[in-house]
Amino acid sequence: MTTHGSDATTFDFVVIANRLPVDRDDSTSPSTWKASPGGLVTAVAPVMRSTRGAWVGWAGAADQEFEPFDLEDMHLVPVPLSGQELERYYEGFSNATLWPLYHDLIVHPAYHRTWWDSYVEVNERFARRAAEIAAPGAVVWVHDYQLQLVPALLREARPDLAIGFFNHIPFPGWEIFAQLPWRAQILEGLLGADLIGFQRPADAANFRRAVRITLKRSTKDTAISVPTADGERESHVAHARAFPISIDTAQLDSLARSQETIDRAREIRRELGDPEVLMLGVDRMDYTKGIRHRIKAFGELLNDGSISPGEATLVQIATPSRERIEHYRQLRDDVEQAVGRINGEHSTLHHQAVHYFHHSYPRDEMAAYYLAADVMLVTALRDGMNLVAKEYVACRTEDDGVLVLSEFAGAAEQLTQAVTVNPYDITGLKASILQAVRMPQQERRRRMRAMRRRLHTEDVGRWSADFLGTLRGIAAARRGAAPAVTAVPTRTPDTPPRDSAP
Ligand code: GDG
Repeated sequence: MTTHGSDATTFDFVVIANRLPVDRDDSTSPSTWKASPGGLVTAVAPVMRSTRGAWVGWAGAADQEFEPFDLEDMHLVPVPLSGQELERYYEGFSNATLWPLYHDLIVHPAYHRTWWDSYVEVNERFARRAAEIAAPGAVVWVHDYQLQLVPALLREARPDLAIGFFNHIPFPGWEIFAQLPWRAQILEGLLGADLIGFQRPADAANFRRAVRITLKRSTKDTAISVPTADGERESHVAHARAFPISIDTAQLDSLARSQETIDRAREIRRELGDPEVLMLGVDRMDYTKGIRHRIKAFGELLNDGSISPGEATLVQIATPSRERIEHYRQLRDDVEQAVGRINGEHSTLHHQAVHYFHHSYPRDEMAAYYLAADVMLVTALRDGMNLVAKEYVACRTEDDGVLVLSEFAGAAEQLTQAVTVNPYDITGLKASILQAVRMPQQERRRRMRAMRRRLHTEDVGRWSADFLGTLRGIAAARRGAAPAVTAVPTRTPDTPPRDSAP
């Protein structure tokens, strides 16, 4: 933290994300804030503590303004959103335009100019707030698809900052991204950053290709030369590359080893009637997660007698999500109908085929479920990373259990000993579930041990250290270097798609 001027407190490290990592507790009088720990807080908390950083984000309540406040070593700076902005910027452009577009059109994206206008306005508000509180030369880390215009807005206001952006969701191929009426603005927004991080090398490559085709700029390895607004000279060089996110492996491992978690895992199995095989799915209720495909495959395995309800039980935890958006309401209806049908056909007084929960659980209860489950089903149709897959592995302290993992989740690139599936191929998915259920113990151990070893080094601490270390290096090089006047390639007429860079 740096204090200068009369009352202007500024910060050397600033995180900007759509949501602040807190929930408001209105049951107390006056209302209080309680921390809502998530992956991102875990990742940036150590940096926050060592630098006393600030976090800029929406507090979760529409049409309300809150003063900045401190909570657990963090300075939180709320950005207000009106009810209309919540509909247009958040539920609209972020979650009904960008989300389906970036997840390969699993459902149709809606394009509305009023939503885009709201997205621009809200991004400007976030950028303004961050520019006010960032110390000279501060490191600012912008997160996710809701805030893609912030990097360029920030650079315009504060060229002294080191600006990083991380995209938590996939970045689609050009042929899909090209649909977006505002594709050039989005790319220019992101290019304001010194470093643009993606989950997979393929996402970074998709982004660089979109830049080459849409903006007619050349790329060299990860580097993209960005011109000043007048096009006269080079503003900076942005780098786009992969930084696969991870989890706090040690923390989950120790939670799974605690006696409370072990006892609770046993109790869960008992309460479920001690099935031979307990299969588990844990997802936000989202159409990207392939919940319908997984339930369909399980239902067919019961129908054709490959698995009996006495042998295997599926527990599906589907946390409520984005319930005001039509596609999400439809998905919930579909899932509940499918679960009802399977249970109607296959459950007995002693064995329920599918246990379905549409609510969220505390973290230690989640760990107990992971510890109780023999087979974990992660069948996403498209997923930036999928932390659930990594959390399951981290909790398998006995090196046992099988992870069935979609090849369309980023996690498949790190968890290479999982049983990988194409969730669209229901026959293949059924075969993989059977393979997991019947896998010999020695093979289960070999696979799980290898995945656990990798997660112990590639954890979330390393992820944030890699990203921030790279960002600092790039920003230091920029500050040390004179602007390269000749480095900006001239614009060329529209050319067909090409992919000259790696
Ligand atoms: C986005 C990207 C990327 C779920 N239910 C409960 C609960 N959870 C926790 C899980 C996990 C997290 O929520 C979900 O993370 P995922 O990665 O699986 O998926 P998204 O929410 O879609 O996240 C994704 C991620 O960003 C990070 O970059 O991996 O691809 O889509 O941590 O455990 N936690 C608790 N109770 C629940 O009921 N406590």
